[in-house]
Amino acid sequence: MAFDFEMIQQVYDRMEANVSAARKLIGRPLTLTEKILYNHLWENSASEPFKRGVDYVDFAPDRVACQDATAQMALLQFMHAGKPKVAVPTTVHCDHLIQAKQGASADLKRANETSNEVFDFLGSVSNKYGIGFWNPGACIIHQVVLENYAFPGGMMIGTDSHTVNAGGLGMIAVGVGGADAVDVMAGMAWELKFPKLIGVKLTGKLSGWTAPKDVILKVADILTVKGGTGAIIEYFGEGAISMSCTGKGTICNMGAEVGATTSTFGYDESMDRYLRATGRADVADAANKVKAHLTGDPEVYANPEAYFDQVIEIDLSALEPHLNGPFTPDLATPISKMAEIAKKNDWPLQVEVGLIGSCTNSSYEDISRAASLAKQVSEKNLKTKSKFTITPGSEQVRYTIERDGLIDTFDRIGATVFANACGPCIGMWDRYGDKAADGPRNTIVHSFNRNFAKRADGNPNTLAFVGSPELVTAIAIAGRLDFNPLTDTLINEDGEEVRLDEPRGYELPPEGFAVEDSGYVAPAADASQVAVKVDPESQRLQLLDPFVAIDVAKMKNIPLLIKAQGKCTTDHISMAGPWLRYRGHLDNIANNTLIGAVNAFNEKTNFAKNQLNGEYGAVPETQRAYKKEGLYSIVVGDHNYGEGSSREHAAMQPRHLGVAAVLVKSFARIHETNLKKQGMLALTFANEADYDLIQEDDRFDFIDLDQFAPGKPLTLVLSHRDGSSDRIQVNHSYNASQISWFNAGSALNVIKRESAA
Ligand code: MIC
Ligand code: SF4
Repeated sequence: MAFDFEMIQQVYDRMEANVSAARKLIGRPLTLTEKILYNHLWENSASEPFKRGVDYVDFAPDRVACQDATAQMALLQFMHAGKPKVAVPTTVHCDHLIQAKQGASADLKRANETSNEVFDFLGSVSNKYGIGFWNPGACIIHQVVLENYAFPGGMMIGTDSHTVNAGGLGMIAVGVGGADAVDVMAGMAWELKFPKLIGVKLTGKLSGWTAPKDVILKVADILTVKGGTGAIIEYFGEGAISMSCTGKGTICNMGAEVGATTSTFGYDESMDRYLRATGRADVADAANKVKAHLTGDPEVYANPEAYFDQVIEIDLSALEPHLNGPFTPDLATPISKMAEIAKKNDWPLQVEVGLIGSCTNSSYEDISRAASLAKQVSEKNLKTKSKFTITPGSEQVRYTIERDGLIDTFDRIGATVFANACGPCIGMWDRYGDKAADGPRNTIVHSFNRNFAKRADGNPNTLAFVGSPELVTAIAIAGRLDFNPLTDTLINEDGEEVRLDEPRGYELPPEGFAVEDSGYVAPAADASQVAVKVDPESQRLQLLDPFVAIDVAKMKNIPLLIKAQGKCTTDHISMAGPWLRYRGHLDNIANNTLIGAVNAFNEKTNFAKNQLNGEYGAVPETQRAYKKEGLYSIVVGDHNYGEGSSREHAAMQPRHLGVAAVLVKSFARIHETNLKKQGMLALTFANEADYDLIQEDDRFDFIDLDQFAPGKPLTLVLSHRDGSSDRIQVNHSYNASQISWFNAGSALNVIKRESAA
């Protein structure tokens, strides 16, 4: 039986009435996305259709998922909300804090020693507040959510940007900052701007070397890293139906890389099969009864242009395998063009390591297809040229592939199996010891989702390319980036020319899934005796002090902290890797604030001018100097500022250090919300070219912040060092309740006030 089946049944029970009411209200057939959204309204019914991309709407998600690195801050905040128990089913998964080095068991042992304080804290808070807990090494959050909790037509939020993975099972699953999760755990509504809708019509059928991963690599090519911002992507068409449920998960997972709010697919037989294979026949039976409401109306898919804001069509039969990268997930190269393009860009052709697995690509199908290639190594007397690693997404997958001999197959090509955790996907890969910062220029290929600089191994000179697990395996065998398995041959140990046969695998394990110890711990039925411990001397955990509201009167003459140039992702604002250890200690982690951002005035990182003494220093230290003088400051940025992760540390750290405002050309959605939640000003240039007016020694006056109101731009005066000044207009997207967060110091301060009342 599935977890929380009653809750799922309730969602289905109200579907018929809510979908019909929405169809009537909007006056036309509905997309799947609209059906799910209108079935999860906080107020239960709407009096007018919501305007896409305009109206803020309150939703009631069915569940919440948190991973260890973000759960610490989320739960530290939840502890302030004054609630005895979480209001909706919630889970915590320990996956980000396990460093990959020697292999699963040694790595896990080390993680349990170095991070036991954090795991104990998360275990005890989960126990106390009725939260399901998944032990370190049990899983990567999104894989276990797909295997156990996701259900067609459901809505969930999670404190990780790849929560969207659950769209593979027909959910609306959205990545959020911890403060959003706290709202829902505390029994309040979750607010989202009603999204725009992008329809992706998949025609044809995948075959041979092409995999679901190539669909999203192609979508990333078309939409770029910001093309999905503010939108939900809905996939449909014969190509969608013919694909496995886990393949759909991969596509939705990497929707985060185009900035989409989430992605989803209509319910079909692949989902029915997956639910049954993962022990949830009850959910499949219940879903089948409301099947028509779990996919878009036929009129919509027949004439998508009339219902979606944008429509993309991809013919799967003509799609080629791709590799995307380096340094950005939207730089797509079809494999047949790689030789030419790599040469032109001088990318190192020798591939050092191929890495498969992660939350994005570790289904049984992925692993069995990759294993079918690994098997050919001995059959064809080849030698694998690159190193090779596997990070399974869950103990259930790991146990099953071991039982079925697939791990042995990989062992024979010298593979290392890492723990069921994030590991190399998030810089938790001890590849160079303490020498990562100036590691050699080299190429790796992986089946993960992100490939920003330093993301995998901390080495800025590693060029990482993203591809399907099968392509990664073939390339690792060949050891060359420009190897095209569709056309090229390899020379084996006998000097013969051989070709790799197309990958083959199983959608689901023919003998079913199995697991001995899934790693799940249910919360105590009676938590009254459970105590949550935080050592005041701890370097890893720190109880939070509520933020004090920004004093509008002091928003005059405030200095520029840094003007960031180009890409400034959450990895640049609050780096992961070695810093993950401080995710529960705000003051310690604040020492990495913006250290990866490129200073527009000198093109260096972590080198900013302190306006008080004219000296250059590290960004966090410069900011601490301003704070000491009681001065707020401002950060200026480029396009899609805060792209990437959901980590709210990227907002809480600057806030803790006294940055009051972030002014950019455009924001990534989650980061903008995170700034608002923490009581800061998230502003955009009304005129993008004004970015160029900002000078290194500028001081900023907020002229009309005392009249902060929805829809009303603000005015800033920039005073330059030479005595001249500029007056500019800046926009914001705060509604009235978000302005109340600013006035209260944070959204949490508002919840606290309301729970006390
Ligand atoms: C990521 O993939 O970047 C992460 C690490 O999973 C993050 C969460 C985090 O920063 O803890 C995410 O995607 O939200
Ligand atoms: Fe972990 Fe990587 Fe997945 Fe993020 S994307 S949850 S770091 S495996």
